[in-house]
Amino acid sequence: MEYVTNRCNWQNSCTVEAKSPVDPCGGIYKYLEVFYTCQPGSCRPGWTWSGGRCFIFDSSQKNWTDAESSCKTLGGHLASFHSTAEYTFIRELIYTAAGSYTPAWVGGRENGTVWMWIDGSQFDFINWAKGEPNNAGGNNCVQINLKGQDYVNDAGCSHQFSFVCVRDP
Ligand SMILES: [Ca+2]
Ligand SMILES: [Ca+2]
Repeated sequence: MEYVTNRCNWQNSCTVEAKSPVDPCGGIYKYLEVFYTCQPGSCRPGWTWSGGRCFIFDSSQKNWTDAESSCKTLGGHLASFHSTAEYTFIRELIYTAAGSYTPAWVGGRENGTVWMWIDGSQFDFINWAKGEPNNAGGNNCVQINLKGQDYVNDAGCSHQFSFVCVRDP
């Protein structure tokens, strides 16, 4: 007997198919062989797929470090983005979840004078708003949606905002 639980590695879109039907008359027990076909593009419940990664918005207000800790608890990190399309996706994810372009942390942080993403990906794209990063008061973390605007900002990491996490499927 083969158990079929968790065959999709927690992905939430699975199709159950009967590989061989039960023979009702053969007099021989034939168990139903079931396998799961995992759909590409599936994430755990509550997470949204984009480009091979899964994203989630958390509306609770935390400083950047605590937000990253929350994301790690969920198996991920604060989100990175690498194109205008990905940045726009994250903004729309927030809008869908919150009903507004709520200010939010993402995973960018200044390490010395070098900006990095906490998920370890290359800091190969950033669309700072005009005049940013302005380092006002020692701003070292990347916030989006400043005052609900299409605005990428360096903000003081101790400020409390909602946040977006990313993880692998
Ligand atoms: Ca800075
Ligand atoms: Ca700033």
